Amino acid sequence: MNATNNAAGEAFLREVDHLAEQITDRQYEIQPELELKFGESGRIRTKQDTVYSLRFLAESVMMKSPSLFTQYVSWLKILLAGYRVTEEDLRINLSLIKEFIEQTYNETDKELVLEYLQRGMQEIAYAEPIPTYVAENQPYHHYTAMYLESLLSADREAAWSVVVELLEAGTSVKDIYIFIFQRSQLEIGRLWQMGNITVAQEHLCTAATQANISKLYPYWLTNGNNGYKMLAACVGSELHEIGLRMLTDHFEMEGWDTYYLGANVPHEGIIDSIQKYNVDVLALSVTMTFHVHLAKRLIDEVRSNPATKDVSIIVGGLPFNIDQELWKEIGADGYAPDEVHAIELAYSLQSPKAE
Ligand code: B12
Repeated sequence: MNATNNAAGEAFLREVDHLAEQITDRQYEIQPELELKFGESGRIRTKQDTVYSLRFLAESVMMKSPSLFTQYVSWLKILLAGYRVTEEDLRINLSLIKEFIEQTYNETDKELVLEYLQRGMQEIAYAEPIPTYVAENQPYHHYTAMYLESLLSADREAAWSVVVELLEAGTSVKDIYIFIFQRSQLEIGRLWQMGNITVAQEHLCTAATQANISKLYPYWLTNGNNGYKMLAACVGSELHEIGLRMLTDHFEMEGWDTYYLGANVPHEGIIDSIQKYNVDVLALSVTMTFHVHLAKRLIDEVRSNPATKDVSIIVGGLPFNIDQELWKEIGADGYAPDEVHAIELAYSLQSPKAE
């Protein structure tokens, strides 16, 4: 799973499904009580979780970033607790992964894989529930809470009226994005992770917020006028695109000309668009850690193409927030945790445009 030669990692990823099946069968042999506790669907879920664990572990090793896996274990422990899966069940699952890797994995980085896994297992004891994103010390806290409450009760009108009230009070669209939409999205994720809301509620809230973002366009949309162009896209089967969309809108509000391609874009489409729109900056977003190697592959392709090699590449999203050095490992020009820093970074990578 070496980062300079990802072939071993990618070969491992092709085996993940089969390996997860064997690990799940073994876990149910050791813990037959799981069948009674969770029924037939429990086995399917255990296998699915094991697939995720193996993919996060592989990515963590390929990127030489142990925190990607330890943070994942911490996240998983909290998620599983909502489904009545205990710390001990998780520990057994990870020990079985360890056993299978010891027996079947023979690449040169075997020791590193086992070391990262061990660090992840140690993390189980420390993982703590995540505090709320709608805390009282947050700006606009009261409005964020009202907005979120409206969406969780499926009252889209009430949620929109919170936005209208803020606009009428002179709040900037940027602040509405950051403190109302983003905070409530993060909180929805937290509530889903802890098992407090359903997937359907998350989908409803997300769809309503996407609609509200669109409804705000007439309040701010301008023609790009600073001479710079930016292209934004997600890689692989990445479906998380709202964060990137909000970031792109901020660039547009700053006077950049933006080209937003959204989720799940094929590499050729990104490379063609860099040339077609002649952009200065490519902004790549990754949320699911196991897509990071695809971002790296795309960056390699962009750099090796004479027509696109000079574009500045910035990256962001959850794995880059977890490991703030990760952007270097994949060959990007920089990373930023949010839109404000992203715009600063993008400017810093450009030479001034002639008047
Ligand atoms: C909405 C949502 C979805 C939607 C996405 C819809 C859409 N159209 O985007 C759907 C339902 C598709 C989805 C699916 C899944 N999701 Co989801 N999702 C979320 C949720 C609740 C909100 C995302 C969001 O709007 N975030 C708010 C934005 C503002 O934050 P952001 O994306 O990080 O972006 C900011 C910065 O990171 C940065 N940034 C982002 N991109 C870039 C790019 C550049 C260049 C720069 C400089 C900066 C930058 O700027 C942004 C603005 O500040 C998050 C919770 C969370 N914490 O994010 C979970 C979350 C990301 N999802 C999660 C999971 C597990 C999944 C699924 C695996 C669930 C499943 N079992 O199917 C799938 C995976 C799908 C896939 N293959 O991609 C987990 C990930 C956990 C982990 N450890 O990796 C999270 C964290 C939920 C949780 N708390 O458990 N999800």
